[in-house]
Amino acid sequence: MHLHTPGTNLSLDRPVVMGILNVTPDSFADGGHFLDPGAAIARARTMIGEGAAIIDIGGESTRPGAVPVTAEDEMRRVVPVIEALAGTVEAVISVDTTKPEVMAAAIAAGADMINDVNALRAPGALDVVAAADVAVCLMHMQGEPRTMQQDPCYADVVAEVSAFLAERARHCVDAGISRSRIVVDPGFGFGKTLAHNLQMMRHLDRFSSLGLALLVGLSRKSMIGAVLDRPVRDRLAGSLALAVLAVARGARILRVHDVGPTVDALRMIAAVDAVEPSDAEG
Ligand code: YH5
Repeated sequence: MHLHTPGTNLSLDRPVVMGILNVTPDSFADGGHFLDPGAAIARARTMIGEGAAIIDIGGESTRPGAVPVTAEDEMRRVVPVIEALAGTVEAVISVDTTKPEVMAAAIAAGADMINDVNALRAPGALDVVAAADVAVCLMHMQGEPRTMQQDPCYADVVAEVSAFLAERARHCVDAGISRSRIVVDPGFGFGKTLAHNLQMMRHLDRFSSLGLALLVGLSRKSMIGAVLDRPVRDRLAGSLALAVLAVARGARILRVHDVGPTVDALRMIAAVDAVEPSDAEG
């Protein structure tokens, strides 16, 4: 399986890592409104050196309870970083946004992929992506970031999320986006209780069987905090356990903060997959 982007055809025969690059003021030590693109660019290069195949640049916080930002602010944050990286690095440049104006500006600046936690449901978003040659990640979210964790409710979370992703992918294909450009993601933590997240993890193979590239974002998330009772800084072991399990159940792209350790985990899996058969196996 390959992911088609303007820059490359990214092989997903082996799972790959997408490194998270936050360019929101709260992610910078000074907490100021003037972001130094230099620091973000350096962080991106470090993650690429550690083996990230994709860099996911986000200027809009989608955490539960986060305050909305304007399209102008978001563009001011992400465009300089995209311009600095596009064409100068091997990695695929992805932009985490739900706004069509930001998508258009990101594509013009050289982005290869749009990662939309709203699955292109904003008016105009589908058209912006269809008019370009970029890849797109369609993620499931119940409700909206501000309120989505108040009372998540499903009769069958795996069936409902899977049907949603199939329907959004169908819309994309109908708009002229080829299946080789489409990634799907069940959206861990986006309008889901701990039990919903664990059920999705247990039955992750149901999402891979949609036949589209499967991305998962599990890194440092609350489901790990809830099970292990660990603060965000102590969730690496939990994140790696879920990453390995996700790959075993068909995930092809892992969206993570800790690129180096995740790449090591994938290299270990690859070594086991590549060993020559034992005599008994024939
Ligand atoms: C995702 O899953 N997530 S932003 C809460 C945390 C840790 C991390 C401390 N964008 C996803 O990363 N895009 C985000 O607990 C995403 N899939 C895709 N495709 C939230 C995030 C996070 C939230």
